[in-house]
Amino acid sequence: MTDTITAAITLPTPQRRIVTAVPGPKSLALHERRLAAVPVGVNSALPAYIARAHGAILVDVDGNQFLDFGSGIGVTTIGHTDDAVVAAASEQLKRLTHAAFTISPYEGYVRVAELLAEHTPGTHAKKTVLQNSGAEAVENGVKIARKYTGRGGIAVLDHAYHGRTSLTMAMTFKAMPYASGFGPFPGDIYRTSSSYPFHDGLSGAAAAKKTIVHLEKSVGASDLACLIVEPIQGEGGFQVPAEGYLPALQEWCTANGIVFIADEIQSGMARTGKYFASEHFGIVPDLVLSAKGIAGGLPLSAITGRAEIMDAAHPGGLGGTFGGNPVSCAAAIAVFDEIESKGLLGRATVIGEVLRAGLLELQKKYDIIGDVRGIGAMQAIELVVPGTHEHNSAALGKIVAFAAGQGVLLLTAGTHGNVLRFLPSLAMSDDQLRDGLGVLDDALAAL
Ligand code: PLZ
Repeated sequence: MTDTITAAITLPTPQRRIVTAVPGPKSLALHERRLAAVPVGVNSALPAYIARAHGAILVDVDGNQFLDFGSGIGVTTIGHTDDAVVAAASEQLKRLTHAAFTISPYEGYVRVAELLAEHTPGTHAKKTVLQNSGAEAVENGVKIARKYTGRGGIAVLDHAYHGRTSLTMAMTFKAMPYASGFGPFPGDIYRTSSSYPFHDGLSGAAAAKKTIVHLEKSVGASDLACLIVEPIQGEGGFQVPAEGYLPALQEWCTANGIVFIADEIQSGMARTGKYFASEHFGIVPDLVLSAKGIAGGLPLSAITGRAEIMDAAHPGGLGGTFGGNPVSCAAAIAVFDEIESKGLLGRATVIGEVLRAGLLELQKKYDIIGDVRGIGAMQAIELVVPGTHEHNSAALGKIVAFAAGQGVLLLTAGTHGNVLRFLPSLAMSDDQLRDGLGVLDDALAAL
């Protein structure tokens, strides 16, 4: 059966608009079919089935329009169905859809590698491998670091999220829902404390010392191939590390021959007002991992790093059938073009200012907002039991449900499920941002 339900839905206007209950009758009918055909392990935060999207608006099959503060978990960073991305991908689709770069190479892959060499932190010689998903980027980063160092150990931080494959599940902090019951897991993974200023109250130097001492005592630097960090933790709750934390970790890695990897899968590609969040902290990672926003909604991920590290893997040691698909590469090239031609780095900074100002206002009004944090278009609030730093996850579900009913799609995060995160596309206007903040105000008032 073709997509008869969604075919009738036209391009959205730039406002939220709710015309049925959420989810509406057509979504409910699709949900019935889905429950019979798709396992319950795959969840959907809001089972309103999406038919079309443009800019910062999603339209469901019932014609409801949602203001999208999630961007498909930080993927459509430059906006849904960005015209230049659609044009580039459509053109490419007609010319060459697949050749397998490991069999027959093509220019798009090389161009994306060049663009990443140019835009990732540092001026050293760099090389890039392309894959499909974020988890694959993490897996390959670890493979390369192990081959380069001849060591096995992988160091990860508390509250980290790195994916859902066996290795990356084991590297991810939160067991439920990501890893529970899916073991046994690969070994040689060492977890240590992160920097979480709202809860640990530590300076960057003190937090780094704690992290480093823990690793030195529990593993030993000489057994570590890599330390992987998210410069701003994503799923973990948008923790911005204390000043000096990341540079201290990098320095320790360099001094001990440990490959320092930045997982910029959520924080990268213009999200924070720089191409990569690492730049805000003055770090130059040995390897940078990208995915999500890199190809405007098409699947693509990348491992970019120091040429001598990247070249450690023997010929044929890296690959994969679909990695660096030509259509995804064409889309990624268009994304880089759009970031430059539309000044989207600046736009991400302005979005951050508008969001932050609005969220700080709300914090004055509502004492369940314990913390407002983030950089650029990656902002979050942490909900607490008023007057304490205790997690308040009960309130979060109510806020998200209220907002959905008003046509605003909000995402949750946080190890304790008490963080509300904002990942709007950089196509979101100031009016749309303020409208969304107004709905959040109403949701908090309704608690
Ligand atoms: N590293 C920092 O944020 C993906 C996960 C959604 P994949 N985060 C969203 C879900 O519930 O599965 C992510 C990330 C960071 C790695 C990944 C993994 O990226 O493309 O989902 O494999």
